[in-house]
Formats: sequence, C-alpha cells, structure tokens
Amino acid sequence: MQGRIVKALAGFYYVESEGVLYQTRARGNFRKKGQTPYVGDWVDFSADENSEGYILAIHERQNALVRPPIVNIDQAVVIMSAKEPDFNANLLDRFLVLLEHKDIKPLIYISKTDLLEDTQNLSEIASHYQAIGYDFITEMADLLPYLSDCVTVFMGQTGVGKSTLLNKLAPELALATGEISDSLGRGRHTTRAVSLFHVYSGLIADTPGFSALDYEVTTSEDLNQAFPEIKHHSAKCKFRTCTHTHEPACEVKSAVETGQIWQMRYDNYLQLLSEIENRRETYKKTIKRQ
Ligand SMILES: Nc1nc2c(ncn2[C@@H]2O[C@H](COP(=O)(O)OP(=O)(O)OP(=O)(O)O)[C@@H](O)[C@H]2O)c(=O)[nH]1
Ligand SMILES: [Mg+2]
Ligand SMILES: [Zn+2]
Repeated sequence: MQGRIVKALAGFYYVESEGVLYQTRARGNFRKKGQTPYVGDWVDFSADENSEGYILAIHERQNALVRPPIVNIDQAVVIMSAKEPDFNANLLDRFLVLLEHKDIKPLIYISKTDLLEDTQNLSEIASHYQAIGYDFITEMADLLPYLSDCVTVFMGQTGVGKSTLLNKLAPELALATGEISDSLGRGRHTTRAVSLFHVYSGLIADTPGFSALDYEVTTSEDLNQAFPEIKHHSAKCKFRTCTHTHEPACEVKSAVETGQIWQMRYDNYLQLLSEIENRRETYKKTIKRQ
C-alpha cells in the first residue's frame, strides 16, 4: 500500500492512506541505510489486519527541513508574535534565509497583535518585508486563501501561538496550548511532535517550537541568494563574488545608503555572514589540528 506519514512519535509512524490511519514501524534496514522516515514522506507500507504495519520504502522527497523535521512541503508560515515573546527581526530573517535556501515559499504571520497598544511600528516592519516581496500577514482571515490545496508547515519559536492558530482554524483539533506564564519561561515546549492535519482542504503541520536554527547555509554565495533584495542588487556589483562588506563599487552598499535596502536586513545579513566566516575559521583550525 501507499500513503503519507502524518505523524511520528515514539518510534511509530502514522501513515494515512485513502482516509484511513495506519500505525507502522520502520524496519531495521532503514537504519542500516542511514535513512529516517519523516512526517510528510510518501511511503510504501504493509498493513496486515490486527498487526502493526511496516514501512517498506520511502519515495523520493521534493524537499526537506531538518528542524522542524518535515518533508515534501509547499510553503512555510513563519509565525512571529508581536509580543510575548517580542517580535525579533533577526530571528525572522534566519527563518527566511533557511527557507529561501531550501526554495520553500515563506509567508510571514504575526500573532498576538491584540497585545499591541500601538501598531505603527509593526506597519513599518510590514512595509519593509512587503517591499522585498514577502507576504506579511497580521489577520487570520488574510491567511486563509493561502492554505487550500497546499501542504503548509507552521514554524516559529515556542510560545508564539502556532497551535493556538491551528485551533482557531480548526477548533475540532483541540490541540494543547501553553499557558501564557509558561510560554515566557525557557525550555517549555507544549507541542512535542510534528503532525499534519487536514484543514481548509489542505494539510497543515503543527511543529514544536525551537530556539536554535540549524546552519544549513554555509557559504557567502548561498547567503547572498537567500536575501532576495541583496541578490537583486548584487547583480550590479563590480565583483561577481562581492560579499558587500569591504569591496569597491558595491551596489548593495549603495542601495542600503539610499534606503532601497532596509538597514535592518543588511545588518542581519552582515551578522549571518560573520557567523558563516567564523564557523569556517573554526573548521579550518580543527582540520589543521587533526
Ligand atoms: N493574547 C494572545 N495570546 C495568544 C495568541 N496566540 C497564542 N496566544 C497564547 O500564547 C501561548 C502559547 O501559545 P501556543 O499556541 O501553545 O504556542 P506554540 O507556538 O504552539 O508553542 P509550542 O507548542 O511550545 O511550540 C498560549 O497561552 C496562548 O493562549 C494571540 O493571538 N493573542
Ligand atoms: Mg504548539
Ligand atoms: Zn556588493
């Protein structure tokens, strides 16, 4: 039989096939091959009546995220709260860079706008991201048109309201959500497993929040590609390998000066670039020592 893994928990994979859910395990031969089934995987599986099913083969993946672990997705909604925790453009840019690098369409959704006394600042931030070409959504109603017929993953820090939003979209899910006081504490994750749900004729994955992002963007070229507006302007830089730091005739730096590129994004780009370079230095030193 064939189906899609919709949930992975405690060594079990829950496979949905023609509307029926099967509890399966992965055979040991996957481990030997270094393969792990993920939520979102299309699989061949066996399911005898009255016994546990087994995953037999994993189909080729369209794309894959490591954290949260999910594959074959059409788009990602990066959820950032306006408050509690405070909006953080640096973290948002890290999510965006990761998704651009994976060629997965990002949407930005801002939760907890009800906690804002003044929305002026948020509107300004919105206009900057919209100018780059990102959808920047602050109302649930505006998110709905994006959700049908797609596989969407909700991602974001713990406590931003991913499960709360899913509950608002589909109250029958009745997902557990964190207490406000808990959400401010460190290390409390309410959602513990990645699961796909049928919502608005599409599939949406709820995921556990996480605080650290994996470094999958490891070269300055990739970083350049992952900032659409920097990529756009860099086509006119004098040097093809321009990192937009010290080089002469850099169109990106000019665009920052004229305000065509938002200073905040450029600062985040520089920070990520220096992190990439520091990691390379550490890597080189480790290699030498061996
Ligand atoms: N005021 C307000 N509170 C919200 C909103 N959305 C979520 N919350 C609260 O924020 C807290 C955390 O919400 P969750 O939905 O559990 O957050 P999560 O992103 O799923 O967190 P993890 O599962 O730990 O990753 C809960 O107490 C929610 O009630 C909102 O739009 N406004
Ligand atoms: Mg949750
Ligand atoms: Zn440049």
